[in-house]
Amino acid sequence: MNTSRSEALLARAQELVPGGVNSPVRAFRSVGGTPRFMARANGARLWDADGNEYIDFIGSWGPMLLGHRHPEILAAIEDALTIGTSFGAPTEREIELAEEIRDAVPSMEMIRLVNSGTEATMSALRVARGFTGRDLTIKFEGCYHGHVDSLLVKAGSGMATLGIVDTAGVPKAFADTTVALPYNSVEALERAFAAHGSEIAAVILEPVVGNMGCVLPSSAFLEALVSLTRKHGALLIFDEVMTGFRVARGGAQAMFGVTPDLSTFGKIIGGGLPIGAYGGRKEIMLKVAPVGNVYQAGTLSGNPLAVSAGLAMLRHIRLNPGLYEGLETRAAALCEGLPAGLTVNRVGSMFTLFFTETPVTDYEAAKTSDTARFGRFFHHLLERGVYFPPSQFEAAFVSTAHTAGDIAHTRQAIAEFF
Ligand code: KE4
Repeated sequence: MNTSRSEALLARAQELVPGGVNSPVRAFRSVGGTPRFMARANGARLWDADGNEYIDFIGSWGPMLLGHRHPEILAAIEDALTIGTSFGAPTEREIELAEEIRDAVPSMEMIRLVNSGTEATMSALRVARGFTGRDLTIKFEGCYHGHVDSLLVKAGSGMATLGIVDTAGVPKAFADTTVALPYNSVEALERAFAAHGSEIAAVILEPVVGNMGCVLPSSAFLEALVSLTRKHGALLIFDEVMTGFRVARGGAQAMFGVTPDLSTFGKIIGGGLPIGAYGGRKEIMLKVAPVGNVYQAGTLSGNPLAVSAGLAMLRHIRLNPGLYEGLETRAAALCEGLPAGLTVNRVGSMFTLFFTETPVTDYEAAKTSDTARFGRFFHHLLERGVYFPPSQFEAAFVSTAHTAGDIAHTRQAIAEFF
């Protein structure tokens, strides 16, 4: 496969941009080889700078539920351009997007739009601390909630990919406000609350993890999260940046029947443009400025372009609820009956093929995966025009644009590796 243009672009980019990329996980550091500089996308396809074509199972790390350049989303963006790109003032369509989110996720009684998932989780935590008057946060090893200082403790995604346990640059005082526990460990959660219950502002988790690879919560874990936060007056925060509108229209909270106090969103709700949102119980959200005394702001929050793309996405989902059955069918066709030696975790259209035979229910189990073999598998697929996430510790995604033929081609490529 000719990658000379990507190689030249990487060399040029590295002069100016750390690692030549604007987000670490794109750098192929854990799988080796040359990251592909993409030139264009459409539907389930990507084309790189050398003209190589790929079936895309990253989907921009989640936003592309409908595939790239969906006509309804393009039309919405083109329409938005006719009125302007950013006013720095409120607009009706921001209300409409908030209404669409609340209609799908009733726990979101009040909502604030921001520009990324990181902003959403950072802000939700600040509100939780402001509402409770407490400082401590519980998170779970392998979960990633964006590059928020206090949450980059034993985090997943790019940190897991690069083997960075704790990032430099975060003051110990910040890191000390976070307790990182094993995911799915009821016992560890009970011990943490027994020791610190009255100091804990919030427990934040990915209700279905994508950032250590795909990992599901046990029902006992979910029950303990609800009962212990309620008992000790801490807030339960579902980080649904990845799962929101992915695993179900109402997110993981709808799937599990759990009502968190606050939730965060991103990715899909922007239809591929930069966005985030946080929200939840009205009494909590009324703490947010200008009404309350928890400050949070953003120049481009609620900007017409991202909001218009997000509105088109969420309206499409609302008007086509059957799309989730289609995603389930496609993703099941891809993930069922794969060769022995893999642990396949999947929820709807998000999944991970772990190169381990250990059941993967937490980060320690995920780390038993043979990442070197995953790297060879990744490149085997890439050579056959199939683009999986360049990390064992990420989730892959099926979109409504993936065809049965795409799935068949991908299964054939997988089979040829084993
Ligand atoms: P952003 O700030 O990247 O928009 O969102 C941060 C975030 C928060 N919460 C969850 C559950 C997330 O998955 C993310 C971001 N996800 C990663 C992919 N695993 C983004 C990819 C990247 O960092 O380049």
